[in-house]
Amino acid sequence: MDQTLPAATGFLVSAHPGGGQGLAPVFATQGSHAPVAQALRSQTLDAVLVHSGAPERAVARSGDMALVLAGELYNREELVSVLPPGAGDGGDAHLLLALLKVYDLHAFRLLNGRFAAVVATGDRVLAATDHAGSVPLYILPAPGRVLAATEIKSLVPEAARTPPSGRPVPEARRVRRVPGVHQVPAGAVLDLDVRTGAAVRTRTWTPPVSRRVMAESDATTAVRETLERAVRARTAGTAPLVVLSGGIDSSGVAALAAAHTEGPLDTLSMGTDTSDEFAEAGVVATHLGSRHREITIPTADLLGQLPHAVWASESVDPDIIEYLLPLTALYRALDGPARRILTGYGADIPLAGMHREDRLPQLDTAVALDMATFDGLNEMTPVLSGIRGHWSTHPYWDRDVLDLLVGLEAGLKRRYGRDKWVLREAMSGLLPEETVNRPKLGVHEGSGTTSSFSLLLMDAGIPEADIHRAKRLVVQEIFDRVVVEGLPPAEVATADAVRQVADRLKESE
Ligand code: IOT
Ligand code: MG
Ligand code: MG
Repeated sequence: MDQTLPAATGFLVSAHPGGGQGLAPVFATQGSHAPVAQALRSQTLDAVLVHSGAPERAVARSGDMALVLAGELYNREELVSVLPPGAGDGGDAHLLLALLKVYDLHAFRLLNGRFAAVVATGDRVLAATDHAGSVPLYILPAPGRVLAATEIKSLVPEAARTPPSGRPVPEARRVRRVPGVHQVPAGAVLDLDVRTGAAVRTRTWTPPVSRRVMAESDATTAVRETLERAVRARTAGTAPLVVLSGGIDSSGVAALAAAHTEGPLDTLSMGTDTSDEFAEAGVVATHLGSRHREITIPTADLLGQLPHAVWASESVDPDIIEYLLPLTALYRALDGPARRILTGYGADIPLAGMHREDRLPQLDTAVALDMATFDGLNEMTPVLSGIRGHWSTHPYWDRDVLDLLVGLEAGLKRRYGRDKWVLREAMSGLLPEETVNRPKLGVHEGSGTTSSFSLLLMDAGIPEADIHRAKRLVVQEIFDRVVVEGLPPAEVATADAVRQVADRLKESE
C-alpha cells in the first residue's frame, strides 16, 4: 500500500438525527472527494473526505459507532499492543475505532499522531484533535445538527444559514467573522450532544510545566533516540522529501531521515532574489548525499502569495504568516507527484530558539509562554503543503519529542553559550561541525520575508512605528476575503489589501 499520503487529508462532516443531507465542501487541500453516509441508530453521519485513493481506510464503522479520520498515527505499535490481534489491520481509522470501544473518548489520550477525527455514537458526536491540534478542526454545533470540518471555509456557507450564531462552545476559540464556528482546542475532545448542540470539553494532552534535571549524556541520548523514532514513524517506509534550510533543526531531521531511507534522500531549499540559505543547505545536502534542489522565488511573487498563505493556513497571526509565506511559496512551486514531506518546523518553540536569550529564567518564561499560546495559530497545518497535494509532518512536534524537549531544564537548552545546546549536541555525530554550530536564522529572515513585507508597507506610506499593526490588519483583510467571503486566493491581491489598510490608517490619524 502506498503510504505517501494518509488515507484522508481533510473532511467535512455533518451529524444529525434523521436522514442524509447533501454537503457542499470547500477545501484548499487538493485531492479527490469521496462521500460517506453512515446511518446509525439515532443519527446519520454524512461526510465528504479529501483523499488520495483509499478513502475507505479513513472511515470505520462498527455497531452504533462510526468515525472519520484525517491524518495519521505514529504510535501504532504501542496502540495495537493493548488490543486483540488484527485490530489495526484496516488502517488508523479502524485502530481508533477499536480503541474507542475499549476506552471511549479516553482513547484520544493514548494517541501520538497528526490528525483530526469525528466520531458519532448514540446521541454523541466527538470532535478530536491531536495533542498539538496540528490538523486544525472546526465545528458549527446547532440543535439537531453538528457540522465539523478541517477547514473553516467549508463551514462558512452553513454558518450564514444557522440561526443566530449557533450555540456557544465553552472553552473553544471563536473564528473571526464566522458566527457559530469554533476551533476545537489542541489536545482536546469535544463531546457534543447532537440533539442540543451542547459541548463538553475533555483535555487529552497539556504541555508539561515541570522540568527534568538530566545528565548531559542522558539528555542528548534521549533527544537523539526519541527524535529518531519520530522521524522513522513519519517516513512510513517511503522516500520522503525534507524541506531543508541548513539550520540544525531541519538538518537533524534530514540526517535521521537519510538513515531510514533506501537510496538517496530528497531535499529542497527555497530562497528569494534578496536572500537565501542555499550555501548552508548545500553543505548538508553534500554531506548526506541527498538529491538536492533549490527554488528561487522573486520577492514580488512571494508577497503576491500572501492570500494563498492565509487561505491555506486560515491563520490571522501576522508573525506566523511571515513564517508560513515562504513555505507556502515553496510548496506551491513543488509540482509533480504527491510527496511525503518532513520539516524541522517547531523545534524552536520547546527549545526557545527564537528568543536568543542567554538568561535561563527568561528562556524558560519564553518556553512556557509559547507552549501556552501556540493553539489556534495553525502554524503546523497540513493544508499549507496540501494545496499542492503534498503531505507534511513535523517530527519535533511528535508527542514524545515535544514532551521530552519542553520538559528539559533550561540549562540543557542553553549551555556553554550555545542555544539549542541539547539538540546540537545530540546531532553532532551526524552533521558537519559548521552545521551543528550554525547560529539560528528564522525562515522569515533567511528568505527576507519580514523585511520585504515591511518595505511593501512603508512604500504604501505607512510609518515605521505602525508596521506591525499594519501587518496584522493586512492579514485580517486578506482572511476576510479568502476565508470569510470565500474568494479564490488568485482573485485577491496583496497590493489591494495593503492599499486599504494604508488608507484606513491615514483616516484614523
Ligand atoms: P525556521 O526554524 O527557520 O524554519 C522552520 C522549518 O522550515 C525548518 O526547520 C525547515 O524545515 C523549513 N525551512 C526553513 N527555511 C527554509 C528554506 N529556506 N528552505 C526550505 N525549507 C526551509 C519560525 C522559524 O524560525 O523557522 N518557526 C519557529 C517558531 C515559530 C514560533 N511559533 C510560536 N511561538 N508558536 C519554529 O520553531 O519552527
Ligand atoms: Mg527552526
Ligand atoms: Mg531557520
